Amino acid sequence: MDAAIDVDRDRLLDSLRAQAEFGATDGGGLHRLALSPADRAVRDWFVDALTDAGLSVRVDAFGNVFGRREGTDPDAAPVLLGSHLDSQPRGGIYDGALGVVTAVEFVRTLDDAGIDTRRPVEVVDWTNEEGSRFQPTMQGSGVWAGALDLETQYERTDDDGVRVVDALERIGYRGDAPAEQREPYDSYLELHVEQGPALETAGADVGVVTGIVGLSWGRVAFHGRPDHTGTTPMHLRSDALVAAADLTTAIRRLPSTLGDRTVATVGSLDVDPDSINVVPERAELTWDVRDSADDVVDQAVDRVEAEAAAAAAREGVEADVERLLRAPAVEFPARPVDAAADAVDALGYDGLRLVSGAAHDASRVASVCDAGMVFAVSEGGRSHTEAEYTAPADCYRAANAFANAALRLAEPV
Ligand code: HGY
Ligand code: MN
Ligand code: MN
Repeated sequence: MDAAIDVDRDRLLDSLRAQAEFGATDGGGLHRLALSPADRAVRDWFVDALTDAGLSVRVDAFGNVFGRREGTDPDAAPVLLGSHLDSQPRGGIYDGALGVVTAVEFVRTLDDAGIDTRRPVEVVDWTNEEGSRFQPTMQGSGVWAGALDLETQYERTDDDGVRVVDALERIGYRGDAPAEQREPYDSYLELHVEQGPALETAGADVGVVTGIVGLSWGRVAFHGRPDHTGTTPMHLRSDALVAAADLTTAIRRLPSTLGDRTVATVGSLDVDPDSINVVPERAELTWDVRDSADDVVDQAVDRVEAEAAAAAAREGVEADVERLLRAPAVEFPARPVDAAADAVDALGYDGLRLVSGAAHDASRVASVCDAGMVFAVSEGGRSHTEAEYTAPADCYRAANAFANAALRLAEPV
């Protein structure tokens, strides 16, 4: 490929700062839950950015927002670039957003350089990647890729009982375009912060992602008996929270008995009636289990369910188990991985190949076309916290690697 292209570092960082205004927290992070008013505001800002960049915009029935730059060959399958703009509760400003603003910056850089590509280029913001307000994670890309059923996902509700479809309507992003792959895509590339310590530990500039771990999400609700905490003898109790606590520590111990990359977490716990002097009637927890090997993930889920049954039996309560999501481990094909690696080399950066421990929309899109990812350094490996930080130089280097990899895939003419 001819000389490397060079993204406009200041314009990229300005865009990153601009998007961070929508849902900004006092702690320097983002509280921009999927389909919230803050998500609407940043979507409107994104649509304006796409329009200003001369892209044609469409919104699909699940709120995925696409911008399209035509290529010279109308019959060529497009290259799709992007990530997500929704955040975790009090999350960081880079998770997802860096990938979206970099995809727009790539298009702007092509225009500045007067570069046409044979393939059309599309830029996307996927709805609800985080899966925090509405489960599951990667919901918009999952519907678009055909892994999740649209109507079923419309009915998913948040803690206040608001349905996805109503939230989409309320923010005006239940679009007209079908929420499905409407044509064959050549490839997909996503820039994302690593959200882990590998790049920083290795002293690498940029990550060339070779795949994504498999994951399972689920929910266990324990049902006990509400009683007076002062008058109910201990041997007569059926305490739902004790069973949940048992299961939580069992899940924490699980990875030490499975793979060396296995991780297992109980991230949320809801207790009812949640009163200091009532023996808990209901205690509901979630599990998040991941490993690079799918058979280990499946083993872990079986163990979680067995431990839930044992904890319920010990405490004399009932357990309802719900499997929310099973996303298989993904290995990216050579073409996008090599495009990223060649770009890193051509720019003289120090690249590290690694598997992603975080889930990404790329794992859903990988089921319909060649997908790949480029990682930016996460300082201290921190993410899903306001403390998430990627230095400007690391944003710029990763964006440059991404842009040159994307150009390889889109084929300059
Ligand atoms: O859970 C994840 O790995 C992603 O950040 N939503
Ligand atoms: Mn993300
Ligand atoms: Mn995230």
